Amino acid sequence: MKRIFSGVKPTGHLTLGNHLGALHRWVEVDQHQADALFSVVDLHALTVEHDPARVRRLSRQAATLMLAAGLDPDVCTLFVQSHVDEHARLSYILECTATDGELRRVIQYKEKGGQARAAGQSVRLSLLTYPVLMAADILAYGTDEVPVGEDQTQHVELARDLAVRFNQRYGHTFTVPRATHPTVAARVMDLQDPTSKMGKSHASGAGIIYLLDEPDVVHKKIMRAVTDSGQDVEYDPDSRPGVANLLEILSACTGGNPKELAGVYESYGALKKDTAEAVLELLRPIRERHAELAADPGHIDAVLRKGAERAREMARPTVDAAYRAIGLLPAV
Ligand code: AQP
Repeated sequence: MKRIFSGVKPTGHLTLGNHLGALHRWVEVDQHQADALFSVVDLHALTVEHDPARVRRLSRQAATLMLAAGLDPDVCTLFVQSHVDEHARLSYILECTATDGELRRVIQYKEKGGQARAAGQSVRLSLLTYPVLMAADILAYGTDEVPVGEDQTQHVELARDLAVRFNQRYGHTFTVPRATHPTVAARVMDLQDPTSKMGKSHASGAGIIYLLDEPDVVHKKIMRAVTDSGQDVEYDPDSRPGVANLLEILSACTGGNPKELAGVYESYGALKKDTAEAVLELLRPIRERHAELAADPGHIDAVLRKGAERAREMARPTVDAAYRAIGLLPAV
C-alpha cells in the first residue's frame, strides 16, 4: 500500500485555500487509498515571528478542524510534528546533505525573508532550513506521495533531490516522493487580490475565507470579491484572474469543471451567489462538527497521543537507518 504524508502549518486560521488545495482531498480520497499520515507541522510555525500561546492555540484548532473535516483517526494517522522527535533528528542529517545555495533559491525563503527584513525584523535561520525539515517530515515515513497545493511544489522537489543525493552517497535509504495536486483549485487566490495566493498568515482577511468564518461573513466576502470590468463570464486565469478564481472555487465545491461552468453564467452576480452558496454548503458541516469536537479536548488529546505513538514507530527505523548510513556510531 502506498504511503502518503502531508501537513498543515499552524501560522493562522485555516482557509478555504488549505481546504480545497489539500484537506478536502485528504479526507475524500487519500486517507482511503493509502497508509496516510497527516500532521500539524508546528515546528514550521516557529520560522517567523510568533506568539507562543497563539501557536499552541492554532495547533489544537488545526487538529480539531482536520478531524471536523473528516479525517478518521481509525483510518489514518493524525499527529503533531513536535511530538515525534524523529523529524528534528532527521532534519539535521538532511542539513548535512543539502547546500546553502539550493536553500537560498527557495521562493518562500526569498518572499518571507524579504517581508521580515522590510518590517525591520531579523530573518530566522530556521526560515532558510525550513524546506529541509519539511523533507525530513516526508522522508522519515518512506512517503510515496505528498498531496499539496501548488505553492508547495518546490519544497517537495527539494525533498526528492535530497533523497536521491543521500541514496547515491550512502546507499539506498529513502523512498523518493512525488507531489500530487488537485485537478482544480490547486492554488486558490485571494478574493481581493486574485493575483496572490489566499494565505492564512496574510494581514488582511477581506479576501480570505477562513473555515470558521460565520456564514454571513463568508457570503459577504464572496459577493465583494474583486472581478474585473468585463461582463462575460469566461474562464481565463491570465486576463480574468478574479472570475477564474471564483469558477475554480465553485468547481472544487461542486465537482464541476471551471470552463464548462463559465458557459452557464450570464453575470458575475449570479456566479458569486452560487459560489457563496456552494462554499457555505461545504463549510457548514465542518463548522458544526468543529464546535462539537472543540467541546471535548480530552478526545483530541487522545487522538493526537495515539497518532504520535504510531508515527514514531513508523519513522524510527528509517531515521535510524539514515544515522547508520551517514556514518554515526549506533548507540548500544
Ligand atoms: N491558496 C491555496 N490554494 C491551494 N492550496 C493551498 N494551500 C495553502 N494555501 C493554498 C495548501 O494547504 C496545505 C497546508 O498549507 P500550509 O499550512 O503548509 O501553509 P502554506 O502552504 O505556506 O500556505 P498558507 O496557508 O498560505 O500559510 P502561510 O500564509 O503561513 O504561508 C498545503 O498543501 C498547501 O499547499
